[in-house]
Amino acid sequence: MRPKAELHLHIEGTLEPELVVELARRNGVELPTFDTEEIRARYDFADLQSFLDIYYDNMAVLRTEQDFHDLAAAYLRRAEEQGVRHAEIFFDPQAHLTRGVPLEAVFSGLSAALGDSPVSSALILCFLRDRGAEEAEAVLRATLPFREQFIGVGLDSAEVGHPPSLFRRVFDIAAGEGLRRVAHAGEEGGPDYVWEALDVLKVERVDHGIRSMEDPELVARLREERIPLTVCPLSNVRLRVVPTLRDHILPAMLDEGLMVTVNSDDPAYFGGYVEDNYRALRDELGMTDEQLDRIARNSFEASFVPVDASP
Ligand code: ES4
Ligand code: ZN
Repeated sequence: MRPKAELHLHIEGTLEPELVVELARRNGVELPTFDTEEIRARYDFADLQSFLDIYYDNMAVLRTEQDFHDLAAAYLRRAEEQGVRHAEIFFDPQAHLTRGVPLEAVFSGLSAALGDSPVSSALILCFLRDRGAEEAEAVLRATLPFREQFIGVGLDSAEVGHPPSLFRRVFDIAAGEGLRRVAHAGEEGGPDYVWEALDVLKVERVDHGIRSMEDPELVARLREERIPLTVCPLSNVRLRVVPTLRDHILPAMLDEGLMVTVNSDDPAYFGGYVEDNYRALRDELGMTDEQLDRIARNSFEASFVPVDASP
């Protein structure tokens, strides 16, 4: 299996139904059903928002430091099996703070699991864009005591109606703290959101970014500056951003000379981890080993943390 880095992975999106049920029982949290098959049967999404509703609901089971540890430890075991040598992992502190979970529990649990795994890894703190810029700034300030436990900031959750430019100030503060910067843009939002992420937030990678292909000037900019795009093919199909994998624009992005990587986004919800994404691109889209090798090499080049990529 080819060694790869995973650069677009929400740790809360690795919460498998089996762990939802186990943590609900452990924490005395009520669920609409304790049947994992019934939970999975609800994972038929019409769009990003219909996924996010269930994603935030399921997080109710995450309460203690041990829960965050077990979540991340389970992901890192899966990642190792999938040939991941290095993972830059998103987490959503606001989603936990608003449920009364202290930041200490989130950071201590995640950091302990990351430190115990043979897979190299780092954390990227994501702001929930639909909760606004003011709250994002408050969250960043509240997390600065934990500054050594994360390497960067990102922007996720419901994209359309929440453009990157609203978050200029919080990204400026993050840059001043030496934090790396990424943002989800061009998943459901148009190329204008990608322009704003680059020009206003000064992001160093674009998460998704597939709709950049609608704007030739933007494609030229991304190519010339070698801005990495963290594409998530199975996610795009399950959230109906593309009709089927066969329709995915990823091969055209590679042909344009873009710095494309392949990632799993929320693997517990979208039907596969990162190697499953690579395999689907080969089996369903007919991508060649040469193309997939290029993508895997890109993933190391696009990492913020240097890692040994040798097999
Ligand atoms: C996400 Cl697929 C996706 N898009 C935006 N925000 C997210 N948070 C978790 N998964
Ligand atoms: Zn994402």
